[in-house]
Amino acid sequence: MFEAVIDGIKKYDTIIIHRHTNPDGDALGSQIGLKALICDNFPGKKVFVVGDMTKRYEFMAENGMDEISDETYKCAMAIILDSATKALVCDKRFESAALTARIDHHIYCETFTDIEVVDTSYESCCGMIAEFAREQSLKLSERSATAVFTGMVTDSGRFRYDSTSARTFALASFLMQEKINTTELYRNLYSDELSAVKTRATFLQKITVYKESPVAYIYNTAEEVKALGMDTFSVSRGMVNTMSDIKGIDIWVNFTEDGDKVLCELRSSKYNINPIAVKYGGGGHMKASGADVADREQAMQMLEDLKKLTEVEQ
Ligand SMILES: [Mn+2]
Repeated sequence: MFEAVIDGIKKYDTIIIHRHTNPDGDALGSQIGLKALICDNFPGKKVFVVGDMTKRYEFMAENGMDEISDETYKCAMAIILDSATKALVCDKRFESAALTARIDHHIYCETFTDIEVVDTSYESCCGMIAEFAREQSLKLSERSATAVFTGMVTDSGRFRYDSTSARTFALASFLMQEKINTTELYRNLYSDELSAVKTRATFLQKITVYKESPVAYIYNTAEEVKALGMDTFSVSRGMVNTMSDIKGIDIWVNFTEDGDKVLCELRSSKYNINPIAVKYGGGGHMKASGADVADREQAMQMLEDLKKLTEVEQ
């Protein structure tokens, strides 16, 4: 699967690793993990990681990202990870590299590198990096295994999502041969500031449910958002999943007033809610979508549509 990639790595002395902007655990884990793998197995190679950083995952990158000159790309191989499109890649200079390769697990959108290894059956790009290490019999280390394992955990929702397979666990098991401090890792990933925990509690208090329908929602007025001192994105996207694990709730929506519109974040554990989001001018995935509506009245209409959806598909 990775023959062309390993040939490139062997051929070039300088390797520059990219991934998507606003990196999540999988983007950073695959990037940092691949760097460690190459450094551990091909000593003497110059390996760089580039791109922006997100606060939440800063703990993964001890030394941060590398600053490199345009010149560096001239005789280098650039490897792009976890990115479905060119527009998403963190540093566009990869295009000037002598050889480019891409390893990704998203639904295929476009070809934009010389060597493309895209497989949507992997729960994470880190899963593919683990596969790469296993296939090529590369030596693991604590740092490579920890980084790659982190991305497998985050992109699989702690091994909960449908994408989690026997192979996911086989590869996780392969990585766990190294000493991975999972206690520290899960603390880093999932512990929050007390203020954030308290904020979440205020949202939990606002959940509305129906007697006759497995639909729940939270409605945040502009005044409430202002009083919390949070940005609308953190309220809207950040708080929708406070409703994700309630018995009897199969669909949940977080409405957040933002200027002259209401942001709607729709989620489901069971139903395809995407057509409803599309109906209101939004989009996304089958079980996670978003849309903007004009006002509270339209938001309530959307809820009625979602309730109907649960009646039809029962
Ligand atoms: Mn990913």
